[in-house]
Amino acid sequence: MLPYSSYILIALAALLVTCQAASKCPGISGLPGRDGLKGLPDSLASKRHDALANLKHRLFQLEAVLSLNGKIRKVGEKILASNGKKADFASALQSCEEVGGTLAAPKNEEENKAVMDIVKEHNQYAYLGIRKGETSGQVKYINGMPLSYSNWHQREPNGNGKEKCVEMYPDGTWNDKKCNMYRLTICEF
Ligand SMILES: [Ca+2]
Repeated sequence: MLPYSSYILIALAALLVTCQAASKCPGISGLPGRDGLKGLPDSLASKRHDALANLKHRLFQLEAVLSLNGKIRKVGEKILASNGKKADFASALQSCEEVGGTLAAPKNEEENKAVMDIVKEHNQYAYLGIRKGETSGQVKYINGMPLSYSNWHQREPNGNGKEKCVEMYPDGTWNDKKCNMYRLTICEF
């Protein structure tokens, strides 16, 4: 499981998104619900704006602390984190989804390097959020979208129909692999 501090960060992020999307911030001092915003005096609208700004600032600080401790890695808009545990593909994916993320799937060189840094740190191969279609054999992201980036190791993928999942080596290259091995869990958020 992720460290406790990660849950705080995720919860705050979810709250912030909800606040912005629905214009309601239940549980935050001084903030009205959506219906209460109609005809709000400027002072209250300003209060709401200040509360959101404070929340963003606090999130920024929390991210900095978690990065400082090596608990998370930020790359572009993504946050990467590992629970340090090895699991088969399905269990690793489930661990990530249970906390609102998914298995890390690098979509460019910068993201690939960030995942590789975690692989190297733990000295464990890791499953990526990439797998082959059951019938087509086409390599896709978990959400079914086709790959937009790849970093296959020399002579990979070589599994034909037998290796449906993809792991990352410590040098950042990829290998198609059976899905029932025990590999490091790395999630992205
Ligand atoms: Ca292979």
